[in-house]
Parts: sequence; structure tokens; C-alpha cells
Amino acid sequence: DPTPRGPALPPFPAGFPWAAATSAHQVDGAVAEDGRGPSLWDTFCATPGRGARGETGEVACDHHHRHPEDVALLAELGLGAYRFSVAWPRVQPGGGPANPAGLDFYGRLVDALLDAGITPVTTFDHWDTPQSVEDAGGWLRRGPAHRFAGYAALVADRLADPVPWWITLNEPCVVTMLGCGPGEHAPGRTLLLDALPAAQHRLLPHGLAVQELPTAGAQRVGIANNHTPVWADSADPSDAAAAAAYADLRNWLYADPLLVGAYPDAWFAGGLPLIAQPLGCYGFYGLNHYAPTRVRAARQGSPFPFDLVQITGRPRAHSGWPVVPEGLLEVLLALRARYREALPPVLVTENGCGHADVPGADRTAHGPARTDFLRDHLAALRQAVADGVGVRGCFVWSLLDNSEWAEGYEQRFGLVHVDFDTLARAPRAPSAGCGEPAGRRRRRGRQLPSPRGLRPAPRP
Ligand code: GBH
Repeated sequence: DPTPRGPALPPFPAGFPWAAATSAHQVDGAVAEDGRGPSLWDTFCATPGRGARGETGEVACDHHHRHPEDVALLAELGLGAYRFSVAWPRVQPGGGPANPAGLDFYGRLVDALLDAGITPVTTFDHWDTPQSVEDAGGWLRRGPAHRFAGYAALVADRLADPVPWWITLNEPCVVTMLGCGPGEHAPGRTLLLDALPAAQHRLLPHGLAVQELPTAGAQRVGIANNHTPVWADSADPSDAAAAAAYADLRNWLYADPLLVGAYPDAWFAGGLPLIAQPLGCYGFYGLNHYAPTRVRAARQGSPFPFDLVQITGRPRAHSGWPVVPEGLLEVLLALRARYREALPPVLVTENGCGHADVPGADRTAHGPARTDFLRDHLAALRQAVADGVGVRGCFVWSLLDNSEWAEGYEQRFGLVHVDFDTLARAPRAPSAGCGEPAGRRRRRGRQLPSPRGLRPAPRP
């Protein structure tokens, strides 16, 4: 039931902003232009056996050259904000001296967005650390935190539009858990739980960047943390304990230091150093949400204090993730319950659903899976707003079909279809059954209510 408390639910507040997100490695391409240096994802994808079908981010969506067309698409879709990421290796190719030509690209992008009345929301780090920083030990060391803060200040100086929205990091938990634990993501380290120091070293740069960003323009500095509702597989206390440990590792380890100024108990006891005060989050807290996780006590031989169990009885996205719209409501209520008044207004910085191109299918339609996914998640979000959770807006992942990291280009998340042979873009329309009146179903664009809230201030 997509509307858990019935159709009487009030609509989204007037002006609730609708938006879309991308990230540099996944869309920019042009990896050898402007003097850009290699990122650890370039290296990872070029390593045989790493990226699916040997696919890389070399061209991706060619957003670097086609951003004017993409900004026009955002406007055509009626979206009020665009979350993009700056590639650190384009701005500081070797992790050191600035590369003005690289910064200029993002300057042109921000100008084009502001001219179109679309609010830029800038992520400083969406996983694509310069290879040189990785070569010096990467996030297993503290050093990159300080280099990152300098880089962020550089970007902020150049891109500060009148009302900047800065996101320091995207999903630091994934860098630790997938990049350094099992090594499924770049940099491909297989340290299992010894990857834990990387968690702290991913949070430090957030704290430092918050301090370094020019105070005048920095009223909005957040993070984009991925949160998952964690479900214990049974009422057995050992399963409940495993679920709590997983929730600490996956959710709270990256949120408590920012909002409470401490690590969750279990991991603090595991030897992470004390934090003196909350690292901070100003103006908003960014939430990426896709699916819940079911957890049970570890069976013998597991390297972790928990095992993950498949969630059954639910539709599955192409990625294999279970589709559980009320998980978004659960996560928002859990955030409010845990942090109370310390929780800034939430910006849903990612939510979306991937699928593969089916031969012969209409590429300009979302298809029933994504149409249902988005409709039902928006209903859950509407319920959260009705329940009084302060939500400031919602970014769909993603504006464009793009490179899904180690999985290459097969999984498509875009509001806009991209033909990766020609790079032609085609906006998708919702499929029938999306809940809109029949007459509107086949219209292109405007499938989301028109934006008002995240308005850019007038240009000086
Ligand atoms: C986001 O990551 C990314 O920010 C975005 O770049 C990406 O394209 C998008 O989602 C779609 O994938 O961690 O082992 O428990 C989401 C990454 C992958 C994190 C699945 C949770 C569950 C398995 N998510 N993962 S695990």
C-alpha cells in the first residue's frame, strides 16, 4: 500500500523542491582533459577483472562537454535543483596545486544552472579521490583529511553562488565497507574490519572542511549519508544484537560523530579515538536511501559479527535490492528519534531505482518498476512530512543513466535515457499506472511537481 495512512494524507507543502543528482565519475567523462589527473576509480576500472565488461568512466555521459544540454533537460523536467559532484583530481590533478582549467568547468556548470533558475548543490567528494592521494596511503591515513579541506576551500571560493549548498562527502560508509572491507569498490582493499580507521579518516575531512569553508557562504554544509533500516531476522536476542551492531557500523558510525560528537558505543570500544564535539552539519542533513537490510547473528566462520540475509516477499529492483518504500519513512523516523532537535532539516539527497534496457522496450518510458518505485517512495516521504519530519527536498538518483561504478553501464537509474553509443539523451515519461490522471500519463517531463523551495537567490 503506497499510502500507508490512506488517501487523506495532505499533499507535499507548496514549494517542496524536486531535484536530481549525479556524480563526476559517473557522468563527466573527459578524464584526460583540462589537465585532470587520474582518480582511484580510473585506476580500478582499468584493472582487468575489476569493472564489469571492462567499462570505465573515460567517456561516461560526456557531461563535461554536454552540460548545457543537460541543464536544459533539468529545466525541461521542471526540476529546481541539481546535485553534482566536483572531481578532486580535475581541480587538483595530483592532489596538490590547483588546476584553474578544471575548476573552470564546474564554474561554467554552476553559471549555466543559475542562469536556468536551477539551484546547484555541490558535492566535494563522491568517491573519486586522486590516485596520488591513494598512492600515499589513502584514507587509511589521516593525511588526506587536511589535503581535502584545502581542496574544498578552493572549490568553495570559486563556486560560491549566492546561496551555496555544500555536501562534503557522499556515503563515507560505502568507501569503508565496499572499498576497503571486501574490496568490491575502489581502491579494492580487502581489510575486512581492519578497514575501520578509514571510517574515522573519512569523517575528519568533513569536520575540517566545515571549519574551512568561508563562513559567509557556508550556512548550508551537510553530508550525504546512506542510511538503511536494519531488520533483525528473528526476535532472538543474538539476532537483535547482530542487527544493532550492523546499524552502528552502517548507519550511526557516520552520523553520531557529526550530530552528537561521539562514535556509537560498540565501535568506540573498538578503539576509535574520542571526538571532542560534534563535527557539525549546518542547514541540512543529506540522506541517501535505497533499501533496508536484514541481519542475523553470524554463523561460524563469518569475519563479521553479523550475517546479511535476503529480504524475501518483496519486488526486487534490477540491482537485486528489495523494494520497500516504507523503509524511507522508517529511516526518517529513526533519524528523528535518535537525534531529536540536533537533526537539521533533512534533504533526501538520493533515492531511485535502476533497471536494464530491455530489447524492444520503449526507452522513453520509465517502465512499471521505476514508476512504482518513485511513486511509492514519494508517498512514504509524504507520510514522513505529514508526521512532522522536517524534510527540505528530494533528489532522484539520477538525472542521467550513468556508470554504476564497478557494475558499469548496464543498470540505468536515469530520469533521462542515455544511448551510450551516440550519447543521445531522451527524457523518460512515467509508465501508465503511476497514479497521475490518464490524460497526463504520456506527457514528457513535469512528472514531478514543479519546484519552488530550493530557489537560487537573485544573482548579484
Ligand atoms: C549510491 O550508492 C551512490 O551514491 C551512487 O553513486 C550510486 O550510483 C547509487 O547509490 C546507486 O547505486 O553495502 O554491502 O550492505 C549506494 C550504494 C550499494 C550502498 C548497495 C548499500 C548495499 C550492500 N549502496 N549497498 S552493502
